[in-house]
Amino acid sequence: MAEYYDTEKIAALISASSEIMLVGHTNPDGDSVGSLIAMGCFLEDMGKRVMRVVPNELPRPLKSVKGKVKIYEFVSSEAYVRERARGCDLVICMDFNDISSRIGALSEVVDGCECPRILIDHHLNPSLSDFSAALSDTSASSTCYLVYKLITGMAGAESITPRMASAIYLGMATDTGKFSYGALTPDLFRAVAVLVERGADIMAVDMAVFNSQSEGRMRLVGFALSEKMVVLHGRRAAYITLTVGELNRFGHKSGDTEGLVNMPMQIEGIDTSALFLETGEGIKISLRSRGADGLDVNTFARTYFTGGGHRNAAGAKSFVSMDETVSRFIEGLRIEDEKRRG
Ligand SMILES: [Mn+2]
Repeated sequence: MAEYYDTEKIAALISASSEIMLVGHTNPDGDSVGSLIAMGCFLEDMGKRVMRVVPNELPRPLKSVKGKVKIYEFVSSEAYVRERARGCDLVICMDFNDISSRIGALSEVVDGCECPRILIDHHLNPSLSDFSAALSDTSASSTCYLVYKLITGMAGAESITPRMASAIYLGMATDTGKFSYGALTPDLFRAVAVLVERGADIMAVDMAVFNSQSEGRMRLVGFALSEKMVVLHGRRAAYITLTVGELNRFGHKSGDTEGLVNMPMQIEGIDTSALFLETGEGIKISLRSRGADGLDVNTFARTYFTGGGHRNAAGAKSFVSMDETVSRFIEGLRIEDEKRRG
C-alpha cells in the first residue's frame, strides 16, 4: 500500500491559487461526483473560483444529488471548459490515477494547463510524476474519505456544510457498497458520525442514488441476471455478457449497468464476478472479487487484458470478440486457480 500525504504542500498550493479546476473521471460515479462537490464547496467557502469538470455525461441519479452545484460535462461544454481552463492557476484531479488514460479528451485540456496539479485519489499505481502534490492512499475506501481527511485537517469539521457532508457520504457509501466492502475502518465510521453531525442527509442520498433507478435499468438488470449470467461453480465465479443490441433493447443509458457486476457475488459460494459490456470501442470489462484471499483482479486485469484497478475491483478493455474475451477470462481463472493450489 502506498501513501502520499503532501497535505501541507496541498494547503499551500490552494492558498496561493484563486481559479481552480476540479477534474473527475470518465463515467463519473458517486465517489467522483461526491469529491468534486465537497472539495469544490470547501474551496468556494475559502473564496476561490471553482470549475468542476467530468469528461462525459453524469448518470441521472447523480444529476439529482448535485442540486444547484454546477458540474460541466466536457462532451457538451467543451468550448466553455477550454476557455475557463486557460485562466486556472490550480488543477485538482480527483478519484483517478492517470491523466493520460482516465479522462479521455479532457486530458489534453489538463495537459495544456501550465499551473500546478494536485492528485487526490485512492487507486493503485498513481502517476505521481504528473503532479506537484498528492493525497494518494490506496488503502482508503474512497476518495471522499480522503477529501474528508483533507478538509478536517485543514479547517476542522466545523467547516463541513450539510451539502458537503451529504456529498462526502455519497462517495463513501458508493465505493464501499453501502459500507459492506473495502477498508471498513473504525475511522471511516467515525467520519460518518461526524458527517451526520454536520447535516449529511443520508436518506436523501440513499433515495437519490440507490432507489431512483429507471424502469429500463431495472428490466436490464433482470434480463442480465436471468438470461445472461453464467455461474462457474467450480471456480467460485460468475460472469455476465451484454451486447450493444441487448443494451439498446432496454434503452440503455450511461450508468444503467452500474453495480451489476457485484450482483452475482450475492450468490452463496461465488466470490469472483465479471461483467463484459460490448461498446463501440471494444469490450469493457469489470472485475470484482472478495477480501484479501480472493482473486487479485487488479493483477488479473493486467495479465489477461489491458487494465487494472484495485485488488477487489478492476476494469479492463478487450479488442477481440466477446467469445474470445470470455474464453480468455475462463482460461485466466483456471490458470490462477492452479497457481493458488500451488
Ligand atoms: Mn473512488
